[in-house]
Amino acid sequence: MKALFEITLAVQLAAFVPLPAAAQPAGLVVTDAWFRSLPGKLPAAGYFSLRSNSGLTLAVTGAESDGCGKLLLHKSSGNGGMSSMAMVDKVTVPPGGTVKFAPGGYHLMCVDPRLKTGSRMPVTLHLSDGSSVIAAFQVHGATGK
Ligand SMILES: [Cu+2]
Repeated sequence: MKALFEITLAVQLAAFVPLPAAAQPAGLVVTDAWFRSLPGKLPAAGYFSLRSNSGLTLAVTGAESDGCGKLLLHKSSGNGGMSSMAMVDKVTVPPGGTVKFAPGGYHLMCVDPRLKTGSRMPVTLHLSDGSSVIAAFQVHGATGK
């Protein structure tokens, strides 16, 4: 009886031990990833689509890139001439769903950009399950081309 209890406990504990990030398949797939690079030292916005390959709800909890200094999760809101943006802690993607980071909504804010138009810049997205996804973002100019 005691042994059975110990086995049960071990199984329960194992459920809480996170797997190494490398052992996990990517739960989210990034497509159409690009930065809008602006002149001078203006921050650049990063846009992409995020598709879930997972049966679980996953969220993007952070991002980093060598080309950006700080890379923040932002959301624009408002319409007409009054637009503002705010930090978000995470962006949730439902199982099998797609979330778009697009002008007027969610975006990555590349605070201190070192981006060259016409090149590609790798970005790492950190996910809520402890894994991460790396995607190459195409760097476009101010017009998005
Ligand atoms: Cu922003």
